[in-house]
Amino acid sequence: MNRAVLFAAGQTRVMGILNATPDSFSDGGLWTALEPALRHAVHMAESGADVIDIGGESTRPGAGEVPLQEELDRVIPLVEAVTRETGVPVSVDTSKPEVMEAAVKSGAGMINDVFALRREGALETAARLDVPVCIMHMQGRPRDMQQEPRYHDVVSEVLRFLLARAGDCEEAGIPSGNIVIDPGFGFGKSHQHNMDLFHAIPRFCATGYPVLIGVSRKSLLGKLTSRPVADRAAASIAAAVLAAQAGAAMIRVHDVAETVDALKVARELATLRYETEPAHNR
Ligand code: 7PM
Repeated sequence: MNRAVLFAAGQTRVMGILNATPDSFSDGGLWTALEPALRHAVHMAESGADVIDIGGESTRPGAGEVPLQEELDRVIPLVEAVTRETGVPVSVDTSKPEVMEAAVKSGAGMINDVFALRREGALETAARLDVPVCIMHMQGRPRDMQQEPRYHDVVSEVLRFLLARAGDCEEAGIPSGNIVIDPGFGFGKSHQHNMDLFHAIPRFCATGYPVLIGVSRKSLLGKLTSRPVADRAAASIAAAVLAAQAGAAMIRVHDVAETVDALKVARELATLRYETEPAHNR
């Protein structure tokens, strides 16, 4: 996959979430077996997903790490099958260089790393694999990140981290056009931190790097609606539309069909559309 495929035409892209984890917080292991996971991927593809993000390492707050072989066993057959059966570009949600390598060999066209390629060997591996990478901000580690998130100025600190990390990526040989940045909603952030970051999406877009936003079904929306995870689809879709209007290049979602429709309608009906083009499209 290249930048033209991913970010052409200035349209906000939709990344569908496919969990290959037995303990993921909203699907509860529904899609752990290959067959149902593949059916779900085909459904997302038919619903208009631009990318399908496959992850086998739960990043749930408090979660432990998954052993390498287990992650490979969960993810690689699915990457292969989804690539073959849907033709939709696959992104692999992993922090392990071995999984990145095996996934790209099996057809994945993008790397989505919540650790922003800080694992030993990840940066070099991603550069060598020559696919787009999403680098995400996280304070702390999944095990304890939600215990007491602290910032002086969350927006500046997250921006500074992502720009520094993007610089490291470029230095390692990843072309700037292959770098996507993500503020990491819910990853070591209080409700107010998440709110401040969402309101600051245009500042992330102003960096010129494409911005990926992942708020689907997250606690930010639970707090705003007082609804449990299973009942946050409408809230997620509203947030997706706003993130797109703020300039996000890609939205990571559970509810692909609904989000694709909502973005289409918002794009056609928005009064002020494209008076200011998203930075990633200039
Ligand atoms: C429990 C809590 C399970 C949170 C799963 C999650 C992002 C991501 C995730 C994101 C990027 C979820 C998250 N979130 N990758 N992976 N950005 N780039 O809601 O916001 O899926 S895992």
